[in-house]
Amino acid sequence: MAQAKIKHRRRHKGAAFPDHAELFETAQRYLVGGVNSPVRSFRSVGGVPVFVRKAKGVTLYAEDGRKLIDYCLSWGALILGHAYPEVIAALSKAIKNGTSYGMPTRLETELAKMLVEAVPSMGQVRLTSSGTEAVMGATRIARAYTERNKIIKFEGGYHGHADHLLVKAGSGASTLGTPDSAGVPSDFTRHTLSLPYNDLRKIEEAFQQYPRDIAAIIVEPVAGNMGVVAPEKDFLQGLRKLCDRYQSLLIFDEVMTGFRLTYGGAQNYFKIQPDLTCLGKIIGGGMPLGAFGGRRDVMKVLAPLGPAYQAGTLSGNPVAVTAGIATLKYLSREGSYKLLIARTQKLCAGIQKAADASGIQVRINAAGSMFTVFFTDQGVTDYETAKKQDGALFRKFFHALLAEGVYFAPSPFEANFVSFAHTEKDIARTIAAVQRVFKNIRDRE
Ligand code: KE4
Repeated sequence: MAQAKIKHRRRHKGAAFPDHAELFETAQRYLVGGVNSPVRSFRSVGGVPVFVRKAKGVTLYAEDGRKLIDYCLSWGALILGHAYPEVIAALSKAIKNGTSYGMPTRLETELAKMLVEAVPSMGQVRLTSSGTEAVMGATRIARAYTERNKIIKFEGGYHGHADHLLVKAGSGASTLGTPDSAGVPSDFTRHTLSLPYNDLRKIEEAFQQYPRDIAAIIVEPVAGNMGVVAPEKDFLQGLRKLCDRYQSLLIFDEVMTGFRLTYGGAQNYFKIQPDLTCLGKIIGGGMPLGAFGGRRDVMKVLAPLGPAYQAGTLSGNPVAVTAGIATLKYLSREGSYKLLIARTQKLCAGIQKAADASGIQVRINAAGSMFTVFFTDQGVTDYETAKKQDGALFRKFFHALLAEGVYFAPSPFEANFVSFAHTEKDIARTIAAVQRVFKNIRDRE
């Protein structure tokens, strides 16, 4: 280790480039696990997390002097790339007016109007400070509106860290969920069913078992938290029909897919109308912002109009809302995101070709500008098949790519993202790096 440090220091002679291991050691003294969100800790890939000093466009400037092409983009939030000039300019202006008032502002109305116009199923919205809060609000009002308790989610689906959604599947398909985290009493998850994604039959069985108890289904219209898994044909339509038949609500968790596949929700892309939608990430333009919204008759159970309480000191924060408005203004000009999707397809085709040329088995799932490289020789259509991927090979791939200056999401069960800032040159450089990585992996086998 000492040698590496000396070499490292020599390479960056005199530059103030600290060593990440030291930064991580210090961080772990004060922050649990050295991070403020577990997935950043590199637990799934091993090694020391990258500490970033600043970022611009697609480039991350790491504290140790490295420059990296970023495909994690703050877990999908930065669809315009880092420090997009229009967003920074709007923020620099807004911050001079103060940072929070805890009072209504025209800005919040402006963003809410943009969301309602972009996502037709959202008749009204409530802004929050995170995706988790948006999901908490949506599931609470679904229970209040239907006066039912049960919620169906999907194995491998992640909807933030609210107690009742931290659930692993019960032993049988339709037994109720058991907590997937310490500190969550089993009482809090006993109304949550966790069922296989893309399996309409299992959902139908659950409705037959609980015909009048299911308040809602919450689903990622394209799953992104088991890696990217697209809905099979008629899956979303099937969920819509079942909810209509049993008077339950359909909630699309679009925290990741919202404004990712196209302007508005994935619902605009799939032409399926949910009753409630949760948003986050992109709509905040990199600032803490979430939102939930939907049918006006459902939303009116929400305080202060109705009996379902929800609140937040910084909800609809004017600075965060400013970043969101600037981001959505850019995206509304882009409309169908044709170029972004073409770049993503080119990248995925290049990665697949490189893997095939090296005889390495990968399956790439992509939807719009989000994608995951699964190290497996079979299709990935749900959490069970996602778990069959070769995690050790993913770890090798991740670190070798990092050494080539390319930063993918540090987990095999996450999505990677292409931004409007990724140029043809970035894509070509990334494909070339992947070719070298796959070749080295094969040569070392
Ligand atoms: P936040 O509370 O992290 O803003 O949003 C929770 C959430 C809700 N729904 C979906 C579909 C999500 O993907 C998320 C958050 N995604 C993770 C990564 N896949 C955020 C990264 C993290 O936890 O640090």
